[in-house]
Amino acid sequence: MTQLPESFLWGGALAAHQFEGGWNKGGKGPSVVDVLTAGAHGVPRRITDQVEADEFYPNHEAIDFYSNYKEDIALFAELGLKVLRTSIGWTRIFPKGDEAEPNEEGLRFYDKVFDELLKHGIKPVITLSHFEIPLHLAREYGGFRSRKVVDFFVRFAEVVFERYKDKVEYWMTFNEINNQMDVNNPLFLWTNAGIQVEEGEDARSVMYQSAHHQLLASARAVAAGRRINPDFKIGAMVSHVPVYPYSCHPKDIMAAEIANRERFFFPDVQVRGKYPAYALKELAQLGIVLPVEAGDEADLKAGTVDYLAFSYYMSTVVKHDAVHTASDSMINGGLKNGVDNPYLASSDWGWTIDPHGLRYVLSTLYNRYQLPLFIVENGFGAVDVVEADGIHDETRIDYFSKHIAAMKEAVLEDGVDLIGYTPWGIIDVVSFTTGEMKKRYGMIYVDRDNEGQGSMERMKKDSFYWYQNVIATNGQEI
Ligand code: BGP
Repeated sequence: MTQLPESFLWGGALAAHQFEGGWNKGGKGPSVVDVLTAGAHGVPRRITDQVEADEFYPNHEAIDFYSNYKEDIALFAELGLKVLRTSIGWTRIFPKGDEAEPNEEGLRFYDKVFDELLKHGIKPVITLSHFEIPLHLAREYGGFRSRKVVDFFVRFAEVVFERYKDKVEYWMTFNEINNQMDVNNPLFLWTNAGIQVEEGEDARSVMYQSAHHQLLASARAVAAGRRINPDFKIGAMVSHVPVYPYSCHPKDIMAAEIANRERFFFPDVQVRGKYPAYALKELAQLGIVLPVEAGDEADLKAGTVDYLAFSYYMSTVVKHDAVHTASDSMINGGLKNGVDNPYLASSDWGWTIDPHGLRYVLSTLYNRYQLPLFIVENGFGAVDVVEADGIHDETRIDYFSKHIAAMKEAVLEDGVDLIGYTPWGIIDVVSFTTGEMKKRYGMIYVDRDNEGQGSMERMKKDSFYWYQNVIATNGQEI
């Protein structure tokens, strides 16, 4: 093979809560992500008590795809997308999460969106929950601390699998389910699992116990999807931030191995259907008992995924004897015992730019799991400048070009089975980690700022025309 296969799925990626807007329209209820404030530059968002008033957090309406979906989809079609990865807002379908019957108006919204996409020859690729757990389930049940939430999630999955069984083929259960391994970051525990750690509780223990329920929910949803349509392809979705050893010191090598397997814990279970040995050892050493009930192990086994989807933005470095600081977090591109990589530049938000790392990641994941892979997020968050003659985002084009080159090497030289590539935020959206609009990823600009001001007009950036040609040439011209 000297070229990517004709079936390669070029696309774009989005998430309901970051672009739809209409957070309280059509009967939608609030989700855990609707009660986040804006952060400051490089500072994570905070969890609030309720959906904040507009003057405090002005971007709940995001880019109002809810009203503009036809125009936006026409732009995606002009770009040439073969697939659009997005999520179904769980609280559009079950506003509180524990209702007996779904909200028909919410279901109709996605019928319209999927029909419009399909009309343009764009297939929807759907994440069931992209940080969109109903707020009610978090507040009243403690999110995935509760076993009842497993049933609510599976019910939600069954309803949408049944409704869209002829419109959607590729599904994912939870977005970046493994972010919560970063237990010191309350944002991730909240958005991944709807949990908040109380004073006196051990965060790691809370995370692992709730993770058992969430993994069970994912596995049971996969099994339900297979019953509803055996042709479905249902994947796990993880954030993969590879961790490099700082040096060839054997302790740095082992520190990197340990840091990497933290990222692999969730997919290890979702792909293999059982807990990995290193996790069982850790749980035993920490005295953590998982809430496993009869039948759970068989369910984990029966619900292994068909493919592994992942996001790739950056890499990090670990040094076994570096000093841990309280601000170390994946969100800042760092980690416990992390150090800077002298070979890599970073974005304005401190995320390293590492195209070669993508080849390494593809190779690592494929050799670990032997499953088809799907790059469902990759991109460059930057401030864009609107000039009289357009938006010249060369840095973004350079970022994508080099990442696609690395991706092609993985497929064509390393033999990785790759389904497709959907760069993040194909149109500018609200940043997940900071709530800003000015951290832009899109190839389509949206006139909207951090304060919620702007005409909402859409404008094509230079990267739009560049990516259009990439897709048209099936990745030969990058
Ligand atoms: C991933 C999330 C996305 C997205 C992306 C970029 O972790 O799955 O939702 O937002 O990161 O992050 P940010 O928007 O914070 O720059």
